Amino acid sequence: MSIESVLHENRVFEPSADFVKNANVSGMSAYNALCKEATDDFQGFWAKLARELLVWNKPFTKTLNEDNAPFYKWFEDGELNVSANCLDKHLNTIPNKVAIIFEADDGSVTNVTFKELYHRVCQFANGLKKLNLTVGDRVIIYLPMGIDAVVAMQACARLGLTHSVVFGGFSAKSLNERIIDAGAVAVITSDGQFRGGKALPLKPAVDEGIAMGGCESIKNVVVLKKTGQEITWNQNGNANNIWWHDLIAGQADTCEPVMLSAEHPLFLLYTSGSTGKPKGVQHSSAGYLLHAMNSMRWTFDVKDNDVFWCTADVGWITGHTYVAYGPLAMGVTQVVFEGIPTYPDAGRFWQMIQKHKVSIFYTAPTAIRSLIKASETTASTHPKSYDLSSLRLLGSVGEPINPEAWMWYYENVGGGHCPIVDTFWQTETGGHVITPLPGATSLVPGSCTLPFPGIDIDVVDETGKDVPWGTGGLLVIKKPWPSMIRTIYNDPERYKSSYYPVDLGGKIYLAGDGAVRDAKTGNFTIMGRIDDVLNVSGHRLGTMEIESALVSNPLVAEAAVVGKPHDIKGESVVAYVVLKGQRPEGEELKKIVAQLRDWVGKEIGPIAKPDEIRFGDNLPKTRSGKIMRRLLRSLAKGEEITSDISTLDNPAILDQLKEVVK
Ligand code: 6R9
Repeated sequence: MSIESVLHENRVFEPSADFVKNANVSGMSAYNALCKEATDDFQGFWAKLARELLVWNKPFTKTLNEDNAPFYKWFEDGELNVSANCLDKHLNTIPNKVAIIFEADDGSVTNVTFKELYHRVCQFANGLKKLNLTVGDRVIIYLPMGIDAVVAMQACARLGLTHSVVFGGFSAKSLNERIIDAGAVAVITSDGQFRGGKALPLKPAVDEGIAMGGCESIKNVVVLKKTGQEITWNQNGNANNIWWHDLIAGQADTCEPVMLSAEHPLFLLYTSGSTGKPKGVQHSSAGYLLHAMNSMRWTFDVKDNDVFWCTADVGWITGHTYVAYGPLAMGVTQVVFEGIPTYPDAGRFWQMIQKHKVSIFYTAPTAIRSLIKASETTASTHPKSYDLSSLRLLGSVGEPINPEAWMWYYENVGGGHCPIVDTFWQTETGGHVITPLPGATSLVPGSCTLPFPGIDIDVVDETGKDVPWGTGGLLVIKKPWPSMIRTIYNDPERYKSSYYPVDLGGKIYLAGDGAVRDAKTGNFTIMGRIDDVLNVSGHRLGTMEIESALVSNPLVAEAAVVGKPHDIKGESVVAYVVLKGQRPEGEELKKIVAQLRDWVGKEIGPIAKPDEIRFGDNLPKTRSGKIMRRLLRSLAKGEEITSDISTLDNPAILDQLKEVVK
């Protein structure tokens, strides 16, 4: 789907009268009133919400501190504990309500009530205390999706340990880099994980990652017994290895939460940027949780009897805000899923919605597109083969959703009556920043519509000046907001230059996406990243990251990576490689392609493996030596190069690079 056709979308879907009537934000007048409130008294707007939604141990008196902008502080003299806000708060009101319906890869289901979850978190937190951890210590969590991952995150929050979850699909090398950058003192992992009916190892990557060196800070590795696979023990430097079950044995099931400053770093989450090194996005406690809760309330319209299901893994920001924190803090029942959408077949999501009577379903466009394809070939996996009548609201996140996929989702999953909230946000924003509110906003397929109330988001040109509606430009946020990134861990300068660049005046947040507002409605359409970040199946990958992985292979002299539109994954990865030796041919070529793909898989993780690798004696460069990525992108798409290539140093190279390895 091209931007062109998104822009010419003229279908509009209004919320039903019934939905409007019962919505937490009811009608456009209510939406406009909230926006006006935020404009009239910006700090007052957020302060009121923070008092209403959060339980404070010590109330804050100062809402926003801008003294050291762009290092903003929110509610800084207040004290609270995030885990107490997610669990303890419910003990007197809804102790026996189901907090998590966990469905494992094999289909077995475990329910945990708020009270049970509280006890599990407390017991694990007491176990962690034995490891001599101090408030602010960084702890890596490298666990499969499941109740235990949520328990580990909540236990860290309870003790004031700053967690950094590393997605289970990342490699030993990625783990090693994150451990070093975060200076982590412990890793919480499992022997293995189940995915699509297979037991895959996890602990070996931790051993390998630590063995790569530089991880002397790690004192303990806690291992959850999950698959029962054989693992090696105490093979990772000086770190002490201990089973999770031994750590908690005999521990009390209550544990006083540690009261922390509102600004205490709740977590670091590493994400890709435009340079080779992933950045540790640091989030706060109070401001972060506030927006997690408020967006659950306004975007997802959660009510006491909802069953909420966000399909994201806790390894990503979506799994932080809308699995580990938001739903618990709001006291809503949620589904947590360990498996994959295509196992045992592509009807898994629909079958689970039917079984658990899910009312709010939140997933990624890439999943929807792959399930559309599957249901076309196998009728039994089509959503229409299931009873999805429990659904009342659908959500989308991670990448632009093309209007065709939107319509299919709307009609076939939502039965033509569930609003779709296309939520635009980022690891850095902590929660939704542009999104429909389902009982207010008119929906337009392919548009994430309007700003979340209080988020001052807009489109500007390269100098930071507003562009008129209808004109494309850079997406920016002009005022700070409570759930915003606080800094890049270990690299405050990079935080400033990446997000508050001087070109734009140094005072507005640069999101890194291009966007345009509809000339009439002001609805936003996201036009994709403006930097060298790819979005593959909703996962952020830096082209430079993949390039540095490739050139670290002894065979490779030079590499350039670009994205190519892909009808299911959104984008696919195309790598152009110059080998140190001869340009390979025939079987040799296939062998090297496989070798390099595996190499990238090991360096970063399987999600970063190039879909295509092409070889040249050189790369197309300007006379000043800059790689012409624009040309590489055109070549990847199979386009004829018609543009001016007079600045190109070595035009003959283009023919070599057209060759696709089958
Ligand atoms: C939450 C999350 C952020 C990047 C972001 C943008 C893209 C996310 C989107 C969307 C269009 C949406 N993105 N949601 N683009 N419409 N609804 O995905 O965070 O992994 O940090 O990715 O994803 O390009 O800048 P993260």
